[in-house]
Amino acid sequence: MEKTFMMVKPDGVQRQLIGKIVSRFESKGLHLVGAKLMQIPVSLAEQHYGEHNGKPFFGELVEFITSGPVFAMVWEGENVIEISRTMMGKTKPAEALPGTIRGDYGLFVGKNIIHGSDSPESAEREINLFFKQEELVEYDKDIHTWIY
Ligand code: DAT
Ligand code: MG
Repeated sequence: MEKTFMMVKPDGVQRQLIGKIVSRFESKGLHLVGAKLMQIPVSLAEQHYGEHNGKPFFGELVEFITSGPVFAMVWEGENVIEISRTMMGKTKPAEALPGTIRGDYGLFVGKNIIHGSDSPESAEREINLFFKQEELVEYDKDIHTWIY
């Protein structure tokens, strides 16, 4: 089953949105296999956002993501990468539709509540950056029979 990395960013944690966000993914039928509240060191932030190194907003991005705790998660499900990106909404606030997490809670591109991997390659890379293998829990739920 496909896995993805997501995190509630420091603005989402401060705005007490962790529960609402986790609830959306649970209600969708996605399966939580890892989660932790953590403060990201600058070195990890620079690695995580390596693809944006050199862009004008890179410094601000690293400063923001290290400005307070984040809630890091690994979710599992069929097609979870594409589904979670749809549920997050577009990066630009004006394009993030109502009903999506960013569409419902975000107003500014630099504070857009949530991160989610955008491809199988980035999901694998980001899961390994943030979680040790033993921090991921493989378990069954009877409800899966009613989801799949
Ligand atoms: P996403 O988070 O939707 O995958 P991204 O990978 O293009 O978007 O960018 C990573 C983060 O960087 C994004 O969530 C917010 C910030 N960002 C992107 N484009 C920006 C811009 N033009 N100005 C300021 N911040 C930006
Ligand atoms: Mg991205």
